[in-house]
Amino acid sequence: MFTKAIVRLPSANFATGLTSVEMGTPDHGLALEQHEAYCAALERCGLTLTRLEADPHYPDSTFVEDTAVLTERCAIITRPGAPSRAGEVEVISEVLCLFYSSILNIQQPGTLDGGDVCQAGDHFFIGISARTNQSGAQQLTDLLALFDYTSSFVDIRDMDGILHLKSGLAYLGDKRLMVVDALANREEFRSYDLVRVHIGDEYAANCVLINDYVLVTARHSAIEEKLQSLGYKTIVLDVSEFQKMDGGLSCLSLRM
Ligand code: CIR
Repeated sequence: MFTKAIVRLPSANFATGLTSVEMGTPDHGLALEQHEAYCAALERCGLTLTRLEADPHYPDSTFVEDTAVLTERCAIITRPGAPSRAGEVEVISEVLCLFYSSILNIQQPGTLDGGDVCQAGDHFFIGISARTNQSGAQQLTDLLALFDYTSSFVDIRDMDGILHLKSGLAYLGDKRLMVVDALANREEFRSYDLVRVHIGDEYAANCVLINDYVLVTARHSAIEEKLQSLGYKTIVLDVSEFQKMDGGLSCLSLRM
């Protein structure tokens, strides 16, 4: 069960952050509304929120997921792969001290973004990406092993349109993964039940299982219906303004 989450408001200059998509400039007012709806959904899932103030020094800092890997047994502060995001971890480290007795860090030369880390029970899939390098992934593996977790790597460097591993992969519990077609034949996922996300719906692969609900993105009714047919209760959220900055549902919170 998750009981808490950390979120951070998008700053007024959030549109100056990093993006690789050409979907237009996000509207800050609408982003705030969407963020509030997202927070309300987390609360409906039973989470108590720590809401951090926006920080204009870090326009991407609303995407808190990339700054840490939180587990039931430990917290690991990442070393974000984009230099402009490196300083985001400071405030997150301070906040996590309130909740964890065991906090570890990814060290130089490793880089790791939380968006590349998908927990599936006691196993972690770690994406090797433009943001997460081999050293960061290996350090995370070694740290998680101290807490009896296993890991495996999924190289996504040759995949277009997938910034982080969780842009195309989500764990739905019960050894079931939601996965974009382009990742579906990977050996790493062979022992899992796969829910396939076809071309056109890829953005919806970034759904989030939180206790009794799955958060799913608006305008992907095929995915919502598929989840419901499998027995999941869904909460549909529109995060269009965050999508313009390469963000999705999972990256807007750190759940614990
Ligand atoms: C970035 O490029 O770092 C941000 N604009 C988006 C980060 C999204 N994070 C995630 O999906 N975990």
